[in-house]
Amino acid sequence: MSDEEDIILSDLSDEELVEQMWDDLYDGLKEEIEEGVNILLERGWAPYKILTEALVGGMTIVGKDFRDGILFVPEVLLAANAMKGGMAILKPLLAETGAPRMGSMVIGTVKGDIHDIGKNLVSMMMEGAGFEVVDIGINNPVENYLEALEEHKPDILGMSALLTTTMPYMKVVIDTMVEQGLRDDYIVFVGGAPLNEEFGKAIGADAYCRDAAVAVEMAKDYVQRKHNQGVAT
Ligand code: B12
Repeated sequence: MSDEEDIILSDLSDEELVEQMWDDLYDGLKEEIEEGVNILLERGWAPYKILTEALVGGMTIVGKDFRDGILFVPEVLLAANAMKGGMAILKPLLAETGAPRMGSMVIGTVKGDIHDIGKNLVSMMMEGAGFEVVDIGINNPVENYLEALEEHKPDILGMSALLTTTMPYMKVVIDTMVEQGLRDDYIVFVGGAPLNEEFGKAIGADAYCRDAAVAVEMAKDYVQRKHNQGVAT
């Protein structure tokens, strides 16, 4: 342990630093993660590269050991907190691309589910790409989604679920939209680690997005099509 305490992050090569950040994320060391992010930025790394390689890469390792019963909820919470520290530094940088306004999105994690890192990442990337994002947080019952749609009239509704037990709730939201005759007014995107394209189709979403980068590409594509349709009719 004393060896680890002696590590000076700025002395490490890029590759060593990223590996050290995976360890630090695993250990829930928020300050070290923030320092690592700042060092990589100083070295000219693009914010998105830091996000995916250093932060998401580290969280993938945490996820594996959580699954295998090596890490438990308290440790994973600390890792998540460290990750959020790093994301907070990157957020304004990802958002300041000066991209033209592309459209808007309401996004939230479904009822029963409190995972929000992936959702936050999608929000950050969408904002960076020029979308206006209204984030309604975690644990959302259908009423919250409907209220937000009514209030903000976004182009896209995004739903996130990280649990196999909560992902079916996305269908509840979509079915309610259908019942109320609202479904066709919005583009519906779904995402989260346990989902796949088949599930997205089965519940009647427009698209399942594997990650935040795919979400941005899909969003641009769908919004453009929606606007073109608007012109045609
Ligand atoms: C961090 C974490 C937690 C943290 C969450 C902290 C937080 N603030 O989010 C804490 C410790 C609280 C937690 C709790 C639990 N967790 Co948890 N957690 C994770 C972990 C390790 C990482 C998730 C994460 O943040 N990934 C990083 C982000 C960047 O990836 P992502 O979420 O997949 O998001 C990306 C894409 O999916 C996509 N995306 C995501 N959402 C959306 C939405 C839209 C609209 C779009 C377009 C795209 C999109 O884009 C994102 C960015 O690229 C996963 C493991 C894993 N492999 O996912 C388990 C995991 C999801 N958890 C799991 C479990 C079981 C739980 C608990 C039930 C544990 C318990 N016994 O209490 C509780 C449930 C609490 C609840 N009610 O929600 C299981 C789920 C198993 C299953 N099949 O259902 C997993 C898979 C771990 C495992 N293998 O066992 N967890």
